[in-house]
Amino acid sequence: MPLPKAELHLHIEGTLEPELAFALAARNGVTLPYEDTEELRKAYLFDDLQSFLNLYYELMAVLRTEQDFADLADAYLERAAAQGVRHAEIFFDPQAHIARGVEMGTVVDGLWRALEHSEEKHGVSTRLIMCFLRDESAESAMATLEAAKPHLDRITGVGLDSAEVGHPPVKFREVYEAAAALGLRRVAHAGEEGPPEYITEALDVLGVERVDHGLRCMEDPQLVQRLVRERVPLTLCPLSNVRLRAVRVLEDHPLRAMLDAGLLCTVNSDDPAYFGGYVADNYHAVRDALGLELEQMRELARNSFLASFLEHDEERRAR
Ligand code: ES4
Ligand code: ZN
Repeated sequence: MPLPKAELHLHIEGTLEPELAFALAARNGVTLPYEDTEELRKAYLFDDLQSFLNLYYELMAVLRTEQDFADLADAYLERAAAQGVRHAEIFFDPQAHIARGVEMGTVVDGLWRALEHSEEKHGVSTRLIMCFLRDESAESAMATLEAAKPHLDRITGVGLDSAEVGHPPVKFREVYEAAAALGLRRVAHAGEEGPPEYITEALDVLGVERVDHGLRCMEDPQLVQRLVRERVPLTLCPLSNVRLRAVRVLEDHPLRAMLDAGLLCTVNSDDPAYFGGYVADNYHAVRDALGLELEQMRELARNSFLASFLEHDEERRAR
């Protein structure tokens, strides 16, 4: 039995497996620039975040209808349940779809078709977190927040993702202020490829409650102290860090040092279809590479519920 856990850093578009990509391409009459799943899999060798994002955005072309988003989410939830996931806080990238002519309502209603049955069907409770693409303008992010207003009963929070370097959190100050005023929870990717200063800015300027990745905090001991003191959760994604070359090999991953420093670390899968594993695969990979004890594995699983947006009574039930 895998450890019961929550997954807090998961891009639903990053769960698009090659087989589903080709099935949806056929269903929608979309032509992919790859012969078959085997040739596509060969493209899954990345130099950095941007080289991954290029493929990630390219493959989204197959996602067109509500049913496509429902099928994508249902396939993820089934796999997640098999990996011990009891609760999933799921990112989606509306701008990447709106830019292709797929409306916000299609995306949210489609995802919801799967999410609304997830507890009974898979035993997985869910939340949706809408991400802004940080390499797009703040105006575009604000328009996206506006387009989300009819759907806010189904959206728990906002996040910030895509190409990090050169797009500091401060660019989205007003958008996050508006999101907070709407009662939305706030998270942001920071310190994945970007410097530790972006983590500080995400906390101080955007008011985030959780930092996605946060890996590069380890370059700044003062920042580590602060994250420990304020109990700021970090959503680490070890296999992602290796595939996108944030760390050279898993044996070099700072997770053990981060736990030893007292940081509130969680382990997540990020874009599991692309990075070679779902969340339990990430747990097992770091256990094997870093020699983590069962007590540390339990700490990671416990942290995942503590860091979630579940209310206290829900959290107890999910564990
Ligand atoms: C992402 Cl690994 C990662 N980093 C930033 N943005 C993303 N979007 C999807 N996966
Ligand atoms: Zn991510």
